[in-house]
Amino acid sequence: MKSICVLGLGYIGLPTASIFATKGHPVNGVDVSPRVVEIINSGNIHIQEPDLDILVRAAVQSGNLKATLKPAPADVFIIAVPTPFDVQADGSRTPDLKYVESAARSIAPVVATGNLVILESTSPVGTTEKVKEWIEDECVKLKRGQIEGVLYAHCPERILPGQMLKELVSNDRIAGGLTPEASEISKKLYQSFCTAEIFITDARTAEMAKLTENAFRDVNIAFANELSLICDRLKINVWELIRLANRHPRVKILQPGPGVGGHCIAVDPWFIVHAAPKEARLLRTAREVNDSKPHHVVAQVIQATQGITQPVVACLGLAFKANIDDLRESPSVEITAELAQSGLKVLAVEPHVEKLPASLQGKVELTDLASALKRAQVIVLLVDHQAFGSLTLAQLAGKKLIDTRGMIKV
Ligand code: SAJ
Repeated sequence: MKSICVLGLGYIGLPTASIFATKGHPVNGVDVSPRVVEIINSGNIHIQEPDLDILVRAAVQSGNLKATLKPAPADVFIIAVPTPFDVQADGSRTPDLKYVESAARSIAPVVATGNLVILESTSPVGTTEKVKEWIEDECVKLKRGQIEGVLYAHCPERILPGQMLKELVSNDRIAGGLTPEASEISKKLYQSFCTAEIFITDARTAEMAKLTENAFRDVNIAFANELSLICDRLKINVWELIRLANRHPRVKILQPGPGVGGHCIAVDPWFIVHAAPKEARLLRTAREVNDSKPHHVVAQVIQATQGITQPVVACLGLAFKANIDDLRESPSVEITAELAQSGLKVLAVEPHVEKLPASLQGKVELTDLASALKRAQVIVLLVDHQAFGSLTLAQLAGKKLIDTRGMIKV
C-alpha cells in the first residue's frame, strides 16, 4: 500500500482521500483551512454530498485518514485544489493557477526520489509540466538541489456532484503521465478503488480530454438554451419541441435552464479559449450564450411584474442544479440578486441551505415554499429540486409563473 498525500480536501480531494484510506492506503489529507482539518479529523464533513459523511467517517475511524495543514512525506502526492479564472479588463478569461502552484511548491520540502506527483485539478494544457517546474524550482530555493526520479501525471476527475461516490468507483479514468512509467504507476494506483477502465495517454492529452468533456457539455447546453430563446420569440413551447425532436434516433438535445452554473462547465471551456482564441470560436460563443441566459430570465420576470402593485417575486431554488446545496457560480443566485437589485421584493426558497449566500444577505428573504406561494404573485422556478416536484397548477392559480426548467406540466 502506497502512502498518499492529498492536497486540497474539497469536493474532489475529500472523497478521493477517503476512498484511498478505506482501501488501506495511509492518507495524509492536507488543507489550508484549520476549520476543514478539524472537522475532518473529527470524522465529519464540511460539504454536502450523499453518503460522503459515511465514507469520511469510515476513513477516519480506520486510522488511515489524517488531515493536517502541511504535507508530510509520502509515496504519492495528489493535487486536488481549485483552478478558477480571472476576468481581464477586456472581458477575456485567464486561468488562475495560484492554488496549484502553491500546492506544488508546498510538496518541495518533502518530495523524494521515486515519488509520484498527480495533478487531479482540471487544468489548462501544460499545467502538469508546470507543476514539475514549480516543484523543482522550489527544491532549488530550499537548497535541496535536484531531486531525481520524481514522476508526474495528470489524472483528471470526472465525478458528477450529487453522484460522486458512485461515479468515483464506476467511471472510466484517464492517466496521462509526463513519462509512460508515470502513467502506468498512476493507473495501478487508481485501480485500488476504480472498477472501470483506466486509459493511458500523455499529460497534455489528458489535460485536454478533461477540458473537452466539459466544453462538449457546455456547447450542448448552449444549443438547448439558444433554442429556448428562439422559441420564446416564436411563441413555441421549447420543452415540447425538444421532446419531439429527441424522438429522432440520432438527436439528443439537452434541457434549457436559467444558465450554466457550478465550478466546472462554466469555467473549463475558457481554458481552451484562452489557449487557442482564434480557433475556439464555437466554444466561446457557447459560453456567451449560457452566460447570457440569466439576464434573459431577469427580463422575463420584470416583464411579468408589470401592472402588479408592490409585486413580490418568489425564486424557487438557488443551487446550481437539482438536489444539491452547492451555490457556487449558480445562475439562480445571479438571477435572484439581479431581481433584488432592480428594486423588487424577492423571496428565495432553497430547502438545501440554512442561510443565504453573502451576495443575497440583507437583500432577499429566505423562506419556505408554503409561505413563498402565499405571498408572491410571480413565481420563478430556477432549480428542479425534488422538493418542488409536488407543485401543482392549482397551487399556482392566479400567479404568474416563469418556469426555467420546464418542471411544471401545463
Ligand atoms: N444543465 C442544464 N441543462 C442540462 C444539463 C445541465 O442547464 O441539460 C446545467 C445545470 O443545471 C448546471 C450546469 O449545467 O447549472 C452543470 O451541471 P452538470 O450536471 O451538467 O455538470 P456538473 O458541473 O455538475 O459536473 C460536470 C460533469 N461533466 C460532464 O458531464 C461532462 C462531471 O462529470 C465533471 O466531473 C464535473 O463537471 C467536473 O468536476 O468537471
